[in-house]
Amino acid sequence: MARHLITSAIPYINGIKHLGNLVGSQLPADLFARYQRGRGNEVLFLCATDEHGTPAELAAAKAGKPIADYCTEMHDVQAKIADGFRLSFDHFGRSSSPENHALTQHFAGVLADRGLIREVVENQMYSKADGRFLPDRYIEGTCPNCGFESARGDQCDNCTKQLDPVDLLNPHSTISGSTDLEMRETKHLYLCQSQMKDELEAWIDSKADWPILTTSIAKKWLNDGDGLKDRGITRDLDWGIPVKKGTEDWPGMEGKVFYVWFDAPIEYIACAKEWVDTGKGTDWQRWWRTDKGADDVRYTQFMGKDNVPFHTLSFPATILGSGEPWKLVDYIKSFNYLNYDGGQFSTSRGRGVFMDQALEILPADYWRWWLLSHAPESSDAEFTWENFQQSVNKDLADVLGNFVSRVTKFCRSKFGEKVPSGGTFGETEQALIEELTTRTRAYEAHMEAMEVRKSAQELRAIWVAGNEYLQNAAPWSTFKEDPDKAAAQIRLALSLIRFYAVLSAPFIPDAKDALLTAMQTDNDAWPDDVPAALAALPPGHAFTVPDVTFRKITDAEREDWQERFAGTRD
Ligand code: B3M
Ligand code: ZN
Repeated sequence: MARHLITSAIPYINGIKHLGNLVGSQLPADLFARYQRGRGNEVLFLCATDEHGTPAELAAAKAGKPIADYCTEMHDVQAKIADGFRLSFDHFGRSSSPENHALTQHFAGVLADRGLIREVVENQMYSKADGRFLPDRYIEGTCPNCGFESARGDQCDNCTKQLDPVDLLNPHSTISGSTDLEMRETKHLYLCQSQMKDELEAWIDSKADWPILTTSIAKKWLNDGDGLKDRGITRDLDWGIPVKKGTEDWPGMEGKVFYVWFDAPIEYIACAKEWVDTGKGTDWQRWWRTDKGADDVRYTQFMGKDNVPFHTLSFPATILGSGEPWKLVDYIKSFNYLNYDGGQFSTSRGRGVFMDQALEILPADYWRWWLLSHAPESSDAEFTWENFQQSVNKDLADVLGNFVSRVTKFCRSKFGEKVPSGGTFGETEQALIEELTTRTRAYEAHMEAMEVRKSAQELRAIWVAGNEYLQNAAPWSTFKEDPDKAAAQIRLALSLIRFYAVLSAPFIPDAKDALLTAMQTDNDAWPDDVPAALAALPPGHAFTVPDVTFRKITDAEREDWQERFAGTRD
């Protein structure tokens, strides 16, 4: 039995994610986790909320809530929605957990002991009225380039010029509005990643099987000069993990916290500890420490392309730099962007369909199928309502749903609600079984390789093969001349429903449950032996005709949704 550690990029706490976020990390990670579990492998699938940083502070302030309360609430909201999408995390943790505090401080301590952290004094904008240093986004003023009056300290939203807070004319604090700002000295910790360039480069070069999207981004950052600059890992903020050297205070760093991108990936590890501390698991080190049994673990990470530099360079720098036997990632599956109806999905502008809204319209399986079968793998992809409607109606309703409905209803009317006996399989049946064997092996190969679109295509072809068989065998005609032959055909078709449920489970888990319930079986064993799997329901086995497995999306609905989601969310 293989062991798979699987993590999805951990979503920021501020707000509900859109479908583009979902398809770029959590959903394909879930697909892979479900597939590996289905194959009988041992899986630990982890995700969490990313709770620190300025965006979290800003969102809490906007919601008028203390930040800790805001994060607790939003964690629950995100957990519920993840559940709604059937994301099968073994634990959905929080980067603000005590476990992550301790582990992040531990890593900083070890890195410092190994000479990989240096202290840097820099100048930063300080607001006397607010009694704090201001991150760039908390400072606004007039853009020196275009005259826009609400340009932010890091960028002008009007002319897109990248700015430094000192460039702004009439700068003021967005917290208090105060213009009483001055540059003050402040000390920060820098991680000396530049010292690790050769080691990181050799490690990335050893990953010949990684997707080009992943390695090309990593290489670009390594070689552009900019990417491996030493990186500030602390901030002057209240909310975050206090800077400590292990369990000890860090002289001169009082009141400072670690930078969100330093502690967020460490949460992948801390999350496993949370999984144990919450009573769900028993031994987290077995997954994370190569000296404690993790050397036979295969670790796969899922993320959008914008997160690749942090996972190919910064986080490995933390792990390698520690000199401790932590598990390094074995495979990074990254994704391009999903666009929305001629533009971009945007959280800040509320453009597109958000996870909660999607579930209000249709159940998870409909979305899972569309998103995964259109995953932005080799290039960016686009969501359009037409395409969504077409895909759902054709693949799910016409092909899979219709097969189930025709087979079960026909059987009920001619043989009753049990698997009929009599007859034997002929050439057509053997041909189908052979085709399904070949296709199942191809499907497995694509799933192993995390080729999401190809897997979906193969699965669809497997559904289509059953439909074509049914069309050709036409048991409703056969029945008139040779009821025994019709019985054999329907017996095969009924077993195919169970077979489809099991193979399709990673994509459409609710349908799997519904179909197995209808077939009155809890045998969800993977069809290692396809001919045997297609005889899994013996003559006399009772079943029920399920309700509509997948319904069609009407033109009226499509137009309604198109209009409803054309604007932006408040
Ligand atoms: N929260 C960014 C994102 O959600 C960031 C990922 C962290 S992964 C350790 O896209
Ligand atoms: Zn400007």
